[in-house]
Amino acid sequence: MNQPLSPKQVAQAIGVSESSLKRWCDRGLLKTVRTAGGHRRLELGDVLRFLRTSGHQVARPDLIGLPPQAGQGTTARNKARERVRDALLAGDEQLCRRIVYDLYVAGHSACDICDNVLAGAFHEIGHGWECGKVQVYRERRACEIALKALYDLRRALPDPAVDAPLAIGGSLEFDPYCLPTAMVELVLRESGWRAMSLGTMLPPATLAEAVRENEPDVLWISISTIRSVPEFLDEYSQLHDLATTLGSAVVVGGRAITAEIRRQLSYSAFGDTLRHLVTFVEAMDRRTQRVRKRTARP
Ligand code: B12
Repeated sequence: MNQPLSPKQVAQAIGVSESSLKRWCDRGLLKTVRTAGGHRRLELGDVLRFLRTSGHQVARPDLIGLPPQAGQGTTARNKARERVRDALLAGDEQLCRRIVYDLYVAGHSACDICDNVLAGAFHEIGHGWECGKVQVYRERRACEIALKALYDLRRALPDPAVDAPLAIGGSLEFDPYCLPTAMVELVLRESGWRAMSLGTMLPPATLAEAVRENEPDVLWISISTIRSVPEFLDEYSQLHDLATTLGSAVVVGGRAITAEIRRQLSYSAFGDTLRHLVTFVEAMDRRTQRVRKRTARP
């Protein structure tokens, strides 16, 4: 959870007077909460939402816990993938985090940034490695940096409501790819879900236990690599059956799911991209709202 911000901190970060900022709060442009002592406080997610809609730039991002120089200009999205790729390969963490943050503040969704900018940059990095142009250490370092950029976005999102639907998931044993499952968590949180990635390389038995103990609305499984297809199909189908019996929807995706493997899987939804996942959970949300409305009718 992010520490609430004082009006003074936010005013200084944006580069306006505290009285202007308080006026915006009074007009309802910026949501505030009151402390027990009656002082105003602002949530980072609400401040970012205001910046994204009002077009204000951040003069001193560090004052509100953003990466240095974030939010100071619009990064053209079509150039962003190349810039992120280059920053990742150069190991320039500040630049990469800044580009990602700028895109978010400029109004791009975390989902769009993950699907089109970060994943795209990694596909190119993978291609570079395949051609012998990118050293392995650069690729690994790029993953470390990207995780930090994802964490920045996570911090920027408002905390999900306590009664929001719950999603848990991760990657299975022998699958060390950490970015996809971190991205799934992020975009589900962006959709207002209580999403919790359990990480990578999870033995199926422990994932099954997590489903039993948490009874999530959605279980996601991200598959970037498969050691043995028959073993995978067997383990996956047991997990799927358990989860659906307990009332969880199972959403699956990841680069290792070929058309042939996919044909043999049962799932509630499959996604080639995170956008597909978001579309699915939004449909689930609409359905829940409709059911609530119907049952609330006298
Ligand atoms: C980083 C990396 C690694 C790192 C990962 C480190 C880490 N901590 O994560 C490590 C070191 C583990 C690694 C190892 C290997 N790698 Co590698 N790796 C990559 C690289 C460059 C990036 C992977 C990544 O994170 N991409 C970013 C993610 C977000 O993109 P994505 O996977 O496409 O995910 C998107 C969708 O699939 C979808 N999605 C994903 N999960 C889910 C889940 C749900 C529910 C939904 C709805 C959607 C969804 O949404 C995502 C966003 O759009 C890729 C290149 C590439 N094309 O991605 C190669 C790549 C995957 N690796 C490759 C290879 C060959 C290997 C090794 C065999 C190399 C070796 N000789 O040791 C090993 C195998 C390891 C293993 N156990 O299988 C090849 C695979 C080729 C093939 N034919 O399959 C690739 C494609 C590189 C290449 N071009 O040759 N690798």
